[in-house]
Amino acid sequence: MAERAQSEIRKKLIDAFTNNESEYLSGQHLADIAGCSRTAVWKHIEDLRSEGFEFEAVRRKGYKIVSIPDQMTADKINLGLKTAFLGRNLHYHDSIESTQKLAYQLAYNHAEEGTVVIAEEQTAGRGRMDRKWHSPKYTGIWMSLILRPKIPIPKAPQLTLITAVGVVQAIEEVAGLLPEIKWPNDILINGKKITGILTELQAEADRINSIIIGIGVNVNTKKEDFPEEIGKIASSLAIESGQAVDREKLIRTILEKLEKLYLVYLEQGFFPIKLLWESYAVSIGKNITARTLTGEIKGKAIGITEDGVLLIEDSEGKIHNIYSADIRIEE
Ligand code: BT5
Repeated sequence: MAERAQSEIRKKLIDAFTNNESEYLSGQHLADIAGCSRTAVWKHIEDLRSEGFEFEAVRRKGYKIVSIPDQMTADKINLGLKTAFLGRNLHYHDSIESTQKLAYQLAYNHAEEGTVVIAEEQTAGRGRMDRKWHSPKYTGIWMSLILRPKIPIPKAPQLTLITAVGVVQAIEEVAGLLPEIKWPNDILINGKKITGILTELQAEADRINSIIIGIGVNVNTKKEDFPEEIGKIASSLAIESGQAVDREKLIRTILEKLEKLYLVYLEQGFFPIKLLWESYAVSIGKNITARTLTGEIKGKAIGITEDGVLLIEDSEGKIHNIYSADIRIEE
């Protein structure tokens, strides 16, 4: 009941602001309209701010709305989606702990291949090895896809590379930017991270039940919205292109590109994807340091294998197979 009353107050406040876009509304006036105290008005405005609404506050005049968040809907995402199965079963959430977690549960409960989970915000978004993934509201694409390819378990990392190619192609088409892939799961523009991919498996003995692919894209994030630490290494499509990018269109394009690549992969194997991947790769031919769970390996990245494993040649000419690591490019 209390929650409902709160959401009614909120709706009245939003209506008051959007019906008087160019005017300042005083705290008292807003309190009268919404039927609450001025302190409650202030608190609601702070909540709305944290969700992406922007207000200008001027002493003695009150508040004026500057912009409302760019919210998606499942219907708008679906509008004109040209895939056969990817995204046909779409779960859209305003706020969720992690799309990866929900997709995992759905896959466990036999969700069909191609099921997609999308959220406007993740409160516990994660990267590899339980690192945090910053997923603020209305600014990015936070989504997880369920695939059920009949492939041997060691080939699963190939799905990360297939996904990276699909996302790069979609960013090129929709935002007109030219991203690069840093093995295995980062997409960079001007050396800064725009996208991270997280591939997780549900498998038993030697059989894959499902692969959950998590994709995080910083789309319309502003510079000041990144926490300091992440801001040093990350960027967004809007920062790099200088204009806002349509998230729904980008989601559709990612799903379309990815479905095409996935079907090519199932039919022809990894080789055609490998060629595409190498054409976008930033690290190949460069001196790199790979930090693995067991230590650091320095050398020249000479390519990837048929299974998507990174090959590094060290200063003594020895070739190392890298299955999982964080890469630093040295030149
Ligand atoms: C990744 O891990 O890059 C995989 C990220 C996958 C996120 C998606 S969003 C949808 C789905 N649901 C989830 O909960 N996750 C997936 P990793 O390579 O471990 O990189 C993580 C590191 O990237 C962090 O330790 C930070 O340094 C940095 N980071 C965190 N948030 C970032 C952001 N929004 N943009 C760029 N870098 C970020």
